[in-house]
Amino acid sequence: MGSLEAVFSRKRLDIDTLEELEEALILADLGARTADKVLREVNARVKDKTIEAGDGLRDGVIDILRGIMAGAMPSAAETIGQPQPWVLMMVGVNGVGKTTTLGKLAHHFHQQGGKSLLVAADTFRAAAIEQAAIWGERAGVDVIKGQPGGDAAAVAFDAVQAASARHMDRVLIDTAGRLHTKAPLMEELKKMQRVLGRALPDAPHDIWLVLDATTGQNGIAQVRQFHESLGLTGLVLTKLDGTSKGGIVINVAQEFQLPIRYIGVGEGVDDLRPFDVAEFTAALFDKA
Ligand SMILES: Nc1nc2c(ncn2[C@@H]2O[C@H](COP(=O)(O)OP(=O)(O)OP(=O)(O)O)[C@@H](O)[C@H]2O)c(=O)[nH]1
Ligand SMILES: [Mg+2]
Repeated sequence: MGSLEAVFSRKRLDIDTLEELEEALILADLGARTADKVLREVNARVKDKTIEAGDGLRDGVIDILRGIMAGAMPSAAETIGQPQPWVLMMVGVNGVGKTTTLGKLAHHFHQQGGKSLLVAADTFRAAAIEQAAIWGERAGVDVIKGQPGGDAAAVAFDAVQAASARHMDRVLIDTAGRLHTKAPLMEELKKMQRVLGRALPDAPHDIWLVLDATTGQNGIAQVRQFHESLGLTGLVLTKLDGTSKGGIVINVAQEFQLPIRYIGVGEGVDDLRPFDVAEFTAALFDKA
């Protein structure tokens, strides 16, 4: 974001400054297409004299990006947790924060009331099952565990049936993470998706992809792959407490029209926030 600060400190909005702005936006992971859109709008506003150099330019860019994000994202929130039981599959490549985010979500839902079930369907690693169980305990929700090496789809199926029988409200399914380029993972997730529909019509109701904010442009490839295979319904952006401001999701939102549901801002149980376009775009251009 340093190069953006340099642009915002220019006294004049000449061609050089605008070119620097475009480059800086691309460097901030917003993508060439978004940068181009912003530039065209900034140009129009410069002509109208409705934008000025310095903080005027910063506020103008924030305003333009808000418009772009709002247009790209179907309105969120109301359907989260509906119907009963609501079944969520959390997917993503390894290490992005799927299990942690589910643990935080379980806690969040537990505080809201109603009964949630955390499903440790990452049978790929024994440690992953334990990790999910620990989060379940921390959140105060029930956990259904798979067997290491077992059939992840079968675990998810049983869990949804049990949740239906026990009139539970939410089923939160943790899945294994591997490289998105590895076919077996996609096949395994597609199978889980199919099998869930047999346990409960319309399940899974949501499939959210977890993206690590520090990923950069590779995030686009991850979204494309998972979206093509599974038909995602939302995104979660994690690790926003680190150095990255997550400019990548502006690019992603434009390209795929997917809503960002939550953001992760730390490793603790309370470090989950609903996504807020206004807050996010302002933070993106915060003075360092
Ligand atoms: N700082 C920070 N760390 C996070 C956040 N979310 C997750 N982490 C950390 O990222 C690491 C990986 O998190 P996991 O939840 O295990 O990731 P995963 O996607 O389940 O990983 P696999 O199951 O191996 O695919 C852990 O050390 C988490 O504590 C976040 O929002 N901020
Ligand atoms: Mg995990």
